[in-house]
Amino acid sequence: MGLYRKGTAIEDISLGDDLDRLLEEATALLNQAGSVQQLEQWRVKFLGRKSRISETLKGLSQLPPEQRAQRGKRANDVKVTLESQLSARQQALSAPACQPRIDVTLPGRHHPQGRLHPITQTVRAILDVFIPMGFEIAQGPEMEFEYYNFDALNIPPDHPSRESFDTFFVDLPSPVPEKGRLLLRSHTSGVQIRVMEKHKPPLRIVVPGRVYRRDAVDAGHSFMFHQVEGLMVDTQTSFADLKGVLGQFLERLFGAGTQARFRPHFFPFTEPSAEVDIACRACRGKGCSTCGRKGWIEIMGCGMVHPNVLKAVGYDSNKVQGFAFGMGVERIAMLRLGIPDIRLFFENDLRFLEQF
Ligand code: 2NM
Repeated sequence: MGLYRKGTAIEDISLGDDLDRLLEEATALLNQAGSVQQLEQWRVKFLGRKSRISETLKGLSQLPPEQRAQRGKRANDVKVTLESQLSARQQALSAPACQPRIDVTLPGRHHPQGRLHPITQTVRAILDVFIPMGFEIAQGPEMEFEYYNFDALNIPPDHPSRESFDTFFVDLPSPVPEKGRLLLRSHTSGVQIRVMEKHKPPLRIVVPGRVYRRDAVDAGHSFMFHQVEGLMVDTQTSFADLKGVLGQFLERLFGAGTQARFRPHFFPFTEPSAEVDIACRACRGKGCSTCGRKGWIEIMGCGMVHPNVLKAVGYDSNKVQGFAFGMGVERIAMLRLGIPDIRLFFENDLRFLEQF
């Protein structure tokens, strides 16, 4: 121990732990500081020019050299500690009060994956067969004129399907009276007419969409359902082409080796016309409840486009022929997916939808 000059308290050195106490006191007060102003007061008191730590550092030069280094290092350490504590506290206080703390150990939030509705999936599966054969997708309005839904399709004025008992007529004055009243289309065939009016053959289109019929709702009927219809027109198109295309389609959709039969039928817009059945897969043609004991399931309608239809769109029915077909999407989805009731498609019950 030597002589100490004025300005350096003897306790500063002899007790040795004055800086420990300073650190302790400063830390305690810092933790109590709850505002930016209080932090600033704290900074002036403990780190300002007249703070104890500053005075201590200033007084170092007056210490005997053998104490100066140790004392200086300790004082500096305390100062650095106080500064870093202050800056941590400043950051904590400047963060918005409502900012949530993130607990990275919590389990992540579950985001269930969405999927396409089974009807959309089925429409796409159907279109996916025709696209590689060169068919293009066409779509048109769900609210249609009587002309496109009936007249141009060779459906006579007194045909029962035109009755308001079977068709939803729209309660608005027709914007084009020559094209008849407005209605909700009962098939998508009006789109085929619209496309033929605008485009010359050769033509290959598939037309998916919603259609509306005034049917009583039960396990097999809905007042709105989906169709895919198709049309091919060219100079040499025959019933053999129709059979080839639909035979391919049924094998792709229901599996290789699926048996099909063309059964004569009548439609006003095709001649000749046929309905297409596939052998019931549940009983392989023996007869069961799925096929109503017949062994065959009706799957679609088709035929060669009627000359009156070709004439209505301005084609020369002596130069071009065409085939057309149509199917109900719900019916096909029910068969492929084993769904017993058409109403399930429209209830949007996730317990049903999540199965597909
Ligand atoms: C079917 C069955 C048979 C058909 C006919 C036409 C058109 F516009 F070319 F005349 N489009 N769709 C057609 C033919 C639809 O659905 C059961």
